[in-house]
Amino acid sequence: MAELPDLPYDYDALEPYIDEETMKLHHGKHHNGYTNKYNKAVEGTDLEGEDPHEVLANLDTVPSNIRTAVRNNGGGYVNHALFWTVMCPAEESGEPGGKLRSAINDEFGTFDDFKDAFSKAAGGVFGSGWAWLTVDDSGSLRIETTPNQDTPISKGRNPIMGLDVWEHSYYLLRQNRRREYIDAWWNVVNWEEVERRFEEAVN
Ligand code: MN3
Repeated sequence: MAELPDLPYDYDALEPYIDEETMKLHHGKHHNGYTNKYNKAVEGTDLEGEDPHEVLANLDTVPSNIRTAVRNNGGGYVNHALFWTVMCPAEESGEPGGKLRSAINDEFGTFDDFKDAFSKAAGGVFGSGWAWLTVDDSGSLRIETTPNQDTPISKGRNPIMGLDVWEHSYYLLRQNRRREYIDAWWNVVNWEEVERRFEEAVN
């Protein structure tokens, strides 16, 4: 079963970059909806007692009659659960440090080069989906995108940062200006949490 997590900050904590009204709808309606629909899909099956992350990591073994519902709603559940934790109020954001900073420089050149590449990937998602910073089997960083609510977990990746580029993430405040939302989002990335996830992934 999945349980809707509380936000680790107030709904207005990401203002002015992400507005309170969007956060209320995104968490209380969208994430809550994925959570409830996922639970309904797995109710009464062997998957009911499993951690949704484990279920999504083994999507191929999910019974075919509920696989699409698990993929879409379970993906929506785990993706948003990560998304809230990799954001924080702008005054706590800053820049990545430590091993993550070194890994970013090794893989992408500079922090600015990395931001450009990630923003470009996020801006290029056709329709609804996500951009991710993931760690692969060999411990290397990758920028990836997924359509809809597909999660990199189902591809054997370990997502350490994700950006939701569904229109529901930004339309109220910014209408169709996705790039403006992406540029604003960098101000509220919780680098401490992304670093923590990175170190957990490579250890
Ligand atoms: Mn969303």
